[in-house]
Amino acid sequence: MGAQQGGIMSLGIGVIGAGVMGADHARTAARLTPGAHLAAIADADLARARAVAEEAGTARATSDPYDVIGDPAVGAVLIASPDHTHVELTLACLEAGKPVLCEKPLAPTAEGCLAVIEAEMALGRRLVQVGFMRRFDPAYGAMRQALAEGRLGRPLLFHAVHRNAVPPSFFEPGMIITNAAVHEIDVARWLLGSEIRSARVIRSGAGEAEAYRDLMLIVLETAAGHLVDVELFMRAHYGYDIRGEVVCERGTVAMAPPALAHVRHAEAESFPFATDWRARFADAYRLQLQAWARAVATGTPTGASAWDGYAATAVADACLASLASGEPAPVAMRPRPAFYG
Ligand code: ISE
Repeated sequence: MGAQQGGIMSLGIGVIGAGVMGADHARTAARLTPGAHLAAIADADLARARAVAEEAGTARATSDPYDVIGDPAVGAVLIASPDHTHVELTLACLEAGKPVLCEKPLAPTAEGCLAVIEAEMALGRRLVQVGFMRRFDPAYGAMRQALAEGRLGRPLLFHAVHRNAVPPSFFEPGMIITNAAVHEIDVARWLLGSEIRSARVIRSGAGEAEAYRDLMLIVLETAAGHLVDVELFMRAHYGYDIRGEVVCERGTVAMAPPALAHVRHAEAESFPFATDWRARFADAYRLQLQAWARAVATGTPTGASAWDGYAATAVADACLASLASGEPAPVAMRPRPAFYG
């Protein structure tokens, strides 16, 4: 499960998926996670897995994800394979009794998430964390802290903007919601502290065909009455741009632009945008992995649970229903079990 490093036990992390995210996570596990090392990596493309393993120097490469899960040198598993494989692999980790950090979404459907929840509850131990890394982003953290201090009064409304320069190459229809909007859904629940009970999706009818297919507005309502509006635009061209502001009874809290320097030159002020989410959320991904490794070592769960994964996907299901019908859709969710606190 671990290896001695300088006399101290080090957690062996096994990564499933050596694509864009898997390779990044593997590097973070190898270089930036105290008390842990990369023990194994799997990818259907063995050459891709080998390249990451060689770079880390401590890992074994395989094309079989179950080989990583069953490896005695692997104490905890990080799943970064395509979304539709998440449930099966997470269930295998639970069967092996290994802690797992599964990239979001936990599953593309609420039904898939429920299978994980049932297996985790039957096991009787919290082993699943879902990779909603924005919970570890310093900017969102500062917003949540400002809300917790109470001087702004109660939150009323969350405005969010989620723009990608271009849709990711792996996007299939519906992923704008199940893969992208789930972030705002999770952040809304986390900032506002209330479950979402209804969703309405409105599509833009203007612009070039490609642009409007990738642009929509989501309006959510929480059980406590908060409103949430999310602009999703997957073809913004100029860069990756994430924004958020919570309007409260006595003030607002908004995310500051992430660039550390603004340049004024030639009668203009400018600052750079990241190309995609990896650069914008690099700190969040690193802090998430470090916190997960600590949580595994101490046995104290952190971050988003399987329940949070289920709740986000249940709302995504309602968004998809609204997108299809053009009408608001209720969120169908089971009551929260005491197991998830
Ligand atoms: C991508 O899959 C992510 O996970 C990013 O965090 C998100 O912002 C992006 O829109 C998704 O496509």
